[in-house]
Amino acid sequence: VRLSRSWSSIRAQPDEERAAAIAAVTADSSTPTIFDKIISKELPSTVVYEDDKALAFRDINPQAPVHIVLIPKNRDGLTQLAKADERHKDILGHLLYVAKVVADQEELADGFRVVINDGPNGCQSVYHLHLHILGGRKLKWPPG
Ligand code: TR5
Repeated sequence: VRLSRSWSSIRAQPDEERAAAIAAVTADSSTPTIFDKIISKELPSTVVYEDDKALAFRDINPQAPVHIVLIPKNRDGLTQLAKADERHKDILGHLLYVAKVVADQEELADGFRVVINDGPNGCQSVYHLHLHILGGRKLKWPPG
């Protein structure tokens, strides 16, 4: 495993950033993530949308009144958006369309935000590609 950041710089960060930095150090496409257990239903989650390719569930630590995590069921190398290649174009398009379907379902007619955190600088903490769908309040811009 290549350590891209020193442990002393990781220790100095706030909790969420520290978790993201630690996750990045151990991330690779063969390591299962917590989302595998959510897909297999080994871990309970509040599913709001499911089809053969995608699963959406409520975030355990919501950052807005509506905060949903949307994932591909088959990670297929998509630990993060930065790893996408040509073969992922269909699933990426599908996920973006499902984000819109979920926003409709959640009655986010006044607007919402779709976020993909990528890598340590994006504060990604789970290395299975996922979209955050956030809404139900006026969101600030720019994000921190
Ligand atoms: O930080 P990134 O962008 O990687 O987003 C990962 C998201 O997964 C965070 O918003 C977490 O709050 C969310 N998360 C983590 C767990 C979890 C979850 N959402 C629903 N259920 C969860 N379980 C059961 N366990 C988690 N570790």
